[in-house]
Amino acid sequence: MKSLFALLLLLPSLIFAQPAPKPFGPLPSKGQLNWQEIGMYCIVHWSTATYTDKEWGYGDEDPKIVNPSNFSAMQIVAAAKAGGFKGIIVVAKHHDGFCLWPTKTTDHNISKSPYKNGKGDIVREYRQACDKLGMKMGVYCSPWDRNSALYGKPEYVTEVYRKQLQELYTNYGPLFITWHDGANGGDGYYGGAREVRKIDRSNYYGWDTTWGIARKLQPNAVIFGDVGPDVRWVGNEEGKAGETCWATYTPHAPEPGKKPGNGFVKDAEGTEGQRDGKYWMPAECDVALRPGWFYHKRQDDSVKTPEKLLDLFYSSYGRGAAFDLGLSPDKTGQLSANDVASLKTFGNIIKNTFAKNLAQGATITASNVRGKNAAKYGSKNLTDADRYTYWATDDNVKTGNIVADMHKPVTFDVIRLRENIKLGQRIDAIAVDAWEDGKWKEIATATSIGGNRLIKLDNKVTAQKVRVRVTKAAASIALSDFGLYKEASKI
Ligand code: FUL
Repeated sequence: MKSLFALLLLLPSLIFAQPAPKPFGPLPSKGQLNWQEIGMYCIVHWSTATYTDKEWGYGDEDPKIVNPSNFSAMQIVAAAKAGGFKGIIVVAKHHDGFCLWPTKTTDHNISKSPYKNGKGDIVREYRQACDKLGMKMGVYCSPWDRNSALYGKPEYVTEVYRKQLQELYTNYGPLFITWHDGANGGDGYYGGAREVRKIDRSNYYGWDTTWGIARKLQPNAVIFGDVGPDVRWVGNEEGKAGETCWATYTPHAPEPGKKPGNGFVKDAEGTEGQRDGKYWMPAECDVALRPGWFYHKRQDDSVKTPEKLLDLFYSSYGRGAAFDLGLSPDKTGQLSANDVASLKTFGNIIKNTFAKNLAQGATITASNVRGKNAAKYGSKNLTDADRYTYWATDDNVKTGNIVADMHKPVTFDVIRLRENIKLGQRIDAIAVDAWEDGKWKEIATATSIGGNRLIKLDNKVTAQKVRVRVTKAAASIALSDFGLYKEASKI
């Protein structure tokens, strides 16, 4: 009898149990979710250009010049890790065509340099360092090859470039990203021809087939390029995503009627993406720690400061994009002292800033909870540090608010919001208020929340109660994360 009564009580909730909200718009793949969680990584340029003091090797360099006295993948990867970065992308071949691994596709590679008497394999050393230090690894193999005599002919793509990718994907995984550059075609050595070679950027590389190699051999890696297909270029090398930055994007060719390709897109559109973009293709911001991508002694005093890195962190990672910081080991094969110091201080600042969510333990009330099911969709999910548990509203409820009462005044200047992006990017705009002198005072607004949104306030705010208002959304709310932090000072 008792159990019948209990069942009767449960009945309405069983009948009316709210299923999870329907996903909205394009959705991230498993690789894209993983990439979003990684969020910050470094790209390491070191090749013949390090020794010729150039940014782009011409392709005629003698491999013998690559002769580091003290190459240490451990030193480089450890410095990236101390900076708070979660992985590195190894530039395994830059435009000079010099391969840092002993490839079968060309003699223009590390085995022809004196390094380890021709037995060296720089990519392998990075792999081992990443494994030891718990860092993720990706590769960059430049499509443009200024050394190859075949560059510009179909055989370059089928016999050289794709085979190089195959070697890298087969022997150096697991990879979280494979990076495809947009600089494509121009003058070069090309096996002695020393001429200008232009390619059809939309079609030459047969991108669908080329990407297919990654899909097969590294199914969890995202593919980066101007046209994605998984992660897009943000359109500048200054570390700046748009203040509004959508994860959704449709690449367009600069000439009407043509097919977009890497190096052949309307770059500027990558900065914000588009609300109605056809694909889930979030942005990556690549920006170098020094003025150049390669090491130049004259730039030793122009290493970006920890404060500058912090700005870049907010304008890239903080806008839902990835922060991809360029590192440039010197001729010895290590990062120089200034670079290491800047990374470390920056890393300490972000580690200490995000060590404590000041909203943890707050009582959070919500204007609406999906199906009144607080256990599943309640606001407690906002502070559990899980990106995929979330506060959700009923289907027709696209605006609403949460009020967090911290039980005592807290002082903060960083606000973090995240959506459960497994359900798409749903929120267009929010506003944040602090309870001050007996009334709500708006302290911030933001657009395009997505997988990660950090709002850095100009001044610190002290308040016991904070309110987040979702002011515009394209679908019911599915917010997974709310955090308040105080930016740590430089130690
Ligand atoms: C650019 C290249 O041309 C630069 O040399 C560098 O590799 C940068 C990360 O991408 O497009």
